[in-house]
Amino acid sequence: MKKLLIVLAMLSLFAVLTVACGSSGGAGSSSSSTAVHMSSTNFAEPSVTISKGSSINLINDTATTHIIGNGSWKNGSAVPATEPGAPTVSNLQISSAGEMHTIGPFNTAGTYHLYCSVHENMNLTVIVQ
Ligand SMILES: [Cu+2]
Repeated sequence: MKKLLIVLAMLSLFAVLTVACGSSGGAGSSSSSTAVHMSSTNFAEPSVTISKGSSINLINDTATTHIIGNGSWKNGSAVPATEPGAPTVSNLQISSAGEMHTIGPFNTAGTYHLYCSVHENMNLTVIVQ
């Protein structure tokens, strides 16, 4: 009986740790998220289309530091922007290979822009419909 209790205690501790180390973005199980990969200098795709209420999951494919925010590169300059309806992303640093961050949910239909302030022309358009 005592052994069983110890096993149960360990199992529940494991469950707590698993939840704590899980999604850093806090996306609930009910909302979906779309993966957007990042190479060493750019997003793997220039734009992504998602449905209202869902999120994007930024995944760093290399050990390069990216610093993500709302806005875009225009004519060689990084231009931060505030976009009503978009989740606020401010200096989100993603440095390790395999590191992942959830941005969202995007609850308002529209076209939004994210950029990386480190890499020129590293722009992502998020179309929410
Ligand atoms: Cu970058």
